[in-house]
Amino acid sequence: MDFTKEYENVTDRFCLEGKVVSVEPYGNGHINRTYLVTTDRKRYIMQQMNTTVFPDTEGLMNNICLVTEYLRSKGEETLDVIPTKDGKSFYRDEKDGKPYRFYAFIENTVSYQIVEDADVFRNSGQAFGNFQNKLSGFDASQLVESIKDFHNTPKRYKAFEKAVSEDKCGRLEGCKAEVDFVMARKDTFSKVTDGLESGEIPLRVTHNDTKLNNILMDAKTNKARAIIDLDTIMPGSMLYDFGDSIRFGASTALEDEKDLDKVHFDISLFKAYAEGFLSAVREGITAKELELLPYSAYLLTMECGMRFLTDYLSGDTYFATKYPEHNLVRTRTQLKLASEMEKSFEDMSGICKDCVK
Ligand code: ADP
Ligand code: GN1
Ligand code: MG
Repeated sequence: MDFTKEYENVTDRFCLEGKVVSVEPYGNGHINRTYLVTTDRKRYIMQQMNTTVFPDTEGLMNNICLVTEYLRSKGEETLDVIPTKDGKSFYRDEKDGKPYRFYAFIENTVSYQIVEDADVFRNSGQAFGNFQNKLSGFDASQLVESIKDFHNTPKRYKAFEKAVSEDKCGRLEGCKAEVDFVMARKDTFSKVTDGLESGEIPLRVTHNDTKLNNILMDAKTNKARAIIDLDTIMPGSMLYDFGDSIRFGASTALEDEKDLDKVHFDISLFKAYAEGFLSAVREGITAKELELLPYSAYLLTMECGMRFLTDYLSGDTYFATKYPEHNLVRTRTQLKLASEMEKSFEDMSGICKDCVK
């Protein structure tokens, strides 16, 4: 498909430097449709934004503009929203109503799909910790909640139960073992939501989608450059950001590895990330948060596993998939990781305590 021609009408609307030479699909995000746009002078990221997941495009882009302005004022490298020719942060296609946005391409960086080197993961932990520190001065009341109850795991469980009982696509028969695994753990999902409700866990401004490919590392030094994918910045718990990074990065395999013998929770990667993260947040972290860091790894892994399974049962309407079983394959890696984490709580706790000694 000639994307350059296909999207001419869209690329034309933005204040780009130079003449567009190519438009190609880019990256491994599961939510937006991402393209690399190359002109004869510069490179850009163009995204067709997902309106099923984020229905309030105006509110979302307003969040991103506010957060990136704030981060830039604090000296952080961040996403640079390229305006349309009429000064807007996104363009809604007149034909089909689909919204598009442009970011400057952050050059000389790498976005990893798997941890190849524990030091890189440690650096990313420190960067996500710093990010949280930087955002602590940001007035969260300015933000719209881009996805309601995003990390409310008990509500995610309810949605999962509903998908199981509806079995819309007749897929339940083929994933009974996975469904049973999740259901057997239904009483383990509420520690963070309960803690937030009682005030025992502080509400902070969090990223909420801290997987490794949402941070760009310098191609030469492997130090963190910019935290991207800011669509889910909202009030939340520090535990969400820690747990989600571990779920993705402390695995020995890709999120969609089919051979489960290759998928293991790697405690040495957990240690590397915890060292980086806690070196940044040790001053501000509360005793309760510290205590729940190991649990958060398990919780976010289970939550993601049940979200993939819910989507599989509902006909793959949320996450982008490349083949019919894709969400089930992803579910299986998450459940395998969670089952290994369950056996490692003590080791993880010891590591976290050592990090703040
Ligand atoms: P999704 O919400 O679908 O995950 P992302 O915003 O994370 O979309 O973008 C998908 C991928 O595109 C990222 O993982 C990263 O590799 C790449 N990417 C996004 N924005 C930029 C940017 N400004 N510069 C360089 N690469 C980017
Ligand atoms: C999605 O957008 P992306 O691909 O960075 C999802 C996360 C999941 C993740 C699983 C808005 O992240 O919550 O943890 O996939 N983002 C949204 O890989 O739902
Ligand atoms: Mg992403």
